[in-house]
Amino acid sequence: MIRLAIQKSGRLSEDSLSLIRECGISFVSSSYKLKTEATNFPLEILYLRDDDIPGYVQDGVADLGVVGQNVLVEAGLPELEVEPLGFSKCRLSLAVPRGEAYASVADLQGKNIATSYPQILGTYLAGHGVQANLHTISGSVEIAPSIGLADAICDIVSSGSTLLGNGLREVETVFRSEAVLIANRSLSAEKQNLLEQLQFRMQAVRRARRNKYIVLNAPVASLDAVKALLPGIKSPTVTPLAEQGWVSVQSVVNEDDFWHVTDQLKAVGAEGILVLPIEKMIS
Ligand code: PRT
Ligand code: ZN
Repeated sequence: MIRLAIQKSGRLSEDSLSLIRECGISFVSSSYKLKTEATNFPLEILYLRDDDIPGYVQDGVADLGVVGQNVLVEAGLPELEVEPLGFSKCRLSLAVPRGEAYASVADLQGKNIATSYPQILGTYLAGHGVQANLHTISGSVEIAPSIGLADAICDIVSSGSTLLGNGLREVETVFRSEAVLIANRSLSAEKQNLLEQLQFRMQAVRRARRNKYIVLNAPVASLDAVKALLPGIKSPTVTPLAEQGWVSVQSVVNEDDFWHVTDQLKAVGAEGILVLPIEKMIS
């Protein structure tokens, strides 16, 4: 049995649980439980505060964990990371009051900066040769300038609306973060094997999320152009239609390229384009 720690309740919880479920692992979860056992995979899930996850994985209380890179690096344990998971993307940024002049990070020399990330920020400032006074606070960092506690802040930003609502302007990106899978460095051979099985499933789920299955009809004359637009995994599947001079083409397309590619497919004469979600994608 391998133990995986995930955030009990917060921004990472829902996406962590759905990733495990999409890996085909079933379990009953309830908000008041501290742990739960999967019914079809030798996995136990522990529900913890995100800040505790790196330490518990390092100590072996949990074998694996899902946590933001921001928390992992702040805890000084970046070496535990095994796999980026593609959700909870955010950045750790420096921000100053909107009216304040700011040209470069050198302007922060000798200033008071409030943050919950003194390690990451300290490393960043040292790398830029800036010395500032860091005030470590655990929450509501964005109000520090307005109550006179700090000249600037360094906090997590995603949409930017919290900064905006507090009269602050984002001036530097200090660190980019997303949720990652972490693992204890000395897993037994059995647990290492279970970790590899989990990683294989997570990669298949992520690949499927990034791609769509596409089916379309095209005139034979456009086939080369269609093939060039839809290279697929190896090459597209091409089958003749009952109507002479037409073929059906099946392939996969990356979600990021999707609209651009469909516009071009229409331009070369493709019709009846169907796009379907992919459940798993094994390379
Ligand atoms: O209770 P526990 O300690 O487990 O949770 P927590 O309150 O410490 O963490 P939580 O649930 O808020 O965040 C968990 C992780 O989600 C963080 O460590 C980040 O990796 C990631 N994440 C992604 C974020 C955000 N987006 C985010 N927007 N974490 C925090 N925020 C906050 C930020 O602190 C600021 O207050 O949201 C506000 C900014 O958001 P915007 O959209 O207004 O810019
Ligand atoms: Zn936390």
